[in-house]
Amino acid sequence: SIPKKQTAAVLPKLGASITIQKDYPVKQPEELAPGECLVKLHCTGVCHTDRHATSGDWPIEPKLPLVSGHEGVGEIVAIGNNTQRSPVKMGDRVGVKWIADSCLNCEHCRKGREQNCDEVKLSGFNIDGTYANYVVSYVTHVTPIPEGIDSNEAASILCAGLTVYRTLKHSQTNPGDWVVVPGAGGGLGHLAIQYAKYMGRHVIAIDTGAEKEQLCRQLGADVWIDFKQSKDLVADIKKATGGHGAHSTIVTTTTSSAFKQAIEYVRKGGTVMAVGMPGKLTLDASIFYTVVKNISIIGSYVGNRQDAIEAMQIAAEGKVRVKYEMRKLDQLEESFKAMIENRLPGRVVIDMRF
Ligand code: 8ID
Ligand code: ZN
Repeated sequence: SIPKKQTAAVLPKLGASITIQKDYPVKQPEELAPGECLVKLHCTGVCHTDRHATSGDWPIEPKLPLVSGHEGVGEIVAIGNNTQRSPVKMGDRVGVKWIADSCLNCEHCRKGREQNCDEVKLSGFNIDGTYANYVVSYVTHVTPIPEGIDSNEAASILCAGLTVYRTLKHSQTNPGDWVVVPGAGGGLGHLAIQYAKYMGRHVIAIDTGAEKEQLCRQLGADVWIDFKQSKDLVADIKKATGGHGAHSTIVTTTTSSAFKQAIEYVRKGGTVMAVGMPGKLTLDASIFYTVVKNISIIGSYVGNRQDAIEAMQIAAEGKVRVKYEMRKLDQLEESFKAMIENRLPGRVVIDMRF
């Protein structure tokens, strides 16, 4: 039976601290609309996006009060009456990603850019997300979780993994090419190293500190650069790539300096893939060199349902491993703090089985 109340991490208003509420309502099975499903969560990953969204850093505002969170894994315990052609059924283990729902019929959805749909529902932003025991999601968009990967590990594939996987697919690189990963020791970055290696790319990992260095090297980075210690990062990258620069860079940092350097160290014809989402910073690029080097600057925002399935399958085969630390829901704020202070290698995953 489904309880009427649950524990949830609730943001009452923008910039306020998050409070753990034990009496947050659970939408009951008979209240679900067609197409909606209720997911009982096992766990959920902590993405830097949740920190941007709840701190008021972004130019767009979330619903309030808000339960944030968008890397949830759990099982379907109810499906709305009169749901047609559901690809999932009761009891299925599924993932809840940032894109919770989209119309599937507009030009963007038809072109496979569900994230650009005007009717998009975002888990933990314009609808409640996964820092709770239960979440309402959508049968067409939840990601089936294959056997062979446990829920704790699958969680971070749903945003961090999916995003960097999709970004690499759009990076216009080939096996053997050099890909730079600024932010390589973080949630997205440590997965970007592995998906890139899986795709046969050479990887230059950039981040800071001994712990992240060890992690990046262990995950297969060919070259490591500590951005706080390097005297000339652009020169270091050029040297590592035979003087030509990198073919692409997957910028997952929340700082603008990493974007500016990217324009300088990609080789002619290279791509700068913008992934990090600081809300107020601007991308300061040399127009002249962008033009004469034929550089493409490409924004890359999460991914569609197929990207999610592919990224998850690669992880389920053990080709990509999530480095995570399990924590409790009341450690959420502390985890955000560690993140903005750059002292969190890999991911934190919150245990929701209580
Ligand atoms: O769809 C998208 N584009 C998408 C999806 C998910 C997340 C974008 N994001 C965004 C988040 O909102 C956030 O802005 O990507 C960014 C990174 O998310 P994350 O991986 O969850 O954050 P993190 O674990 O804190 O990793 C950031 C890393 O960057 C390093 C930090 O040390 C940290 O390890 N870093 C920073 I900040 N500045 C750096 C620099 N100049 C740097 N590394 C290298 N050079
Ligand atoms: Zn995310």
